[in-house]
Amino acid sequence: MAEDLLVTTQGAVRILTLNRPEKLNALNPAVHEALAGAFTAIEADDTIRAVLLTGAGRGFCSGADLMQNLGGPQRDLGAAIDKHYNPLVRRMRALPKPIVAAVNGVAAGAGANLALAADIVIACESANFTQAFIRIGLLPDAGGTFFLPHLVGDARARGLAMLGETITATEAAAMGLIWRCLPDAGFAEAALALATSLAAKPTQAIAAMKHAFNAAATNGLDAQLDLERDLQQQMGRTPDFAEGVRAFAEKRPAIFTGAATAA
Ligand code: T3D
Repeated sequence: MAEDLLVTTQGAVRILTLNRPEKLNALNPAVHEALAGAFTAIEADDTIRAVLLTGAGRGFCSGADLMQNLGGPQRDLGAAIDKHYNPLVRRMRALPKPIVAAVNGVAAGAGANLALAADIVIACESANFTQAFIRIGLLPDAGGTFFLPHLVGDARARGLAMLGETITATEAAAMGLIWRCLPDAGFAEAALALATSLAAKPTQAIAAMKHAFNAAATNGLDAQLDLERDLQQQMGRTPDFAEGVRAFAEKRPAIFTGAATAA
């Protein structure tokens, strides 16, 4: 159902709100289809320069809808991951625009890792994170075994995954799992302000950063230095670089358009 994902726009920010609050926004095929459609639209729309992903109600996302596994024939989890989770994480990482995950409540299982697939993750003080997979006999998916050790190191990654303990947003921020933990009061407004500020930045530079950070996961230093050179060469030709330097010289705030080439 389209209502399982609310899609709204504020300026240049596309806001995606997971909207199954009674199930803490558990992910089912309908939500995945809606997310896929939303990202297709975002990819095609140059006026959208940042994405804000959040949840309705008291949860951010409780991961896969476990009720799909009750009764009926045994589901092929690999097929579900191939069809929905992996394409979603891949396109979030590849999207040449910043994605903010605003974790407004519990983020469990694939719901936690969906947040970690974003570029900047903030959470309100009352939110928490759990790699709940172990409690039902699974391993972290949706990129969890990749994101966790990169973000918090191998020791903590294994602890989080194998013990499945719930950690508070404050702990998540302290261990580097997320960017920041913010007060509950005004959280939605703060999240929108953050996404809006990202939408006003040089979008091509953010796209290049995403490309470079993605490549750094497999590149050695030499390859990464070459990639930085090539990307910086491209950035040097963007109108936003020219504007940034002009604004610096004129001692005024820069006004970035995010365009790849001059109009
Ligand atoms: O299957 C595939 O497609 C493969 C992919 C797998 C990826 C995964 O994500 S596996 C991991 C799935 N998620 C979990 O195991 C987490 C399950 N949920 C929980 O452990 C707890 O609900 C929470 C820790 C998230 C929150 O606990 P609490 O006490 O705050 O809330 P609650 O009472 O447990 O949940 C509220 C309602 O949401 C409740 O429904 P009810 O009883 O009021 O009708 C509960 O059943 C429902 N709910 C919560 N999580 C899920 C869910 N319903 C379906 N699926 C869920 N994941």
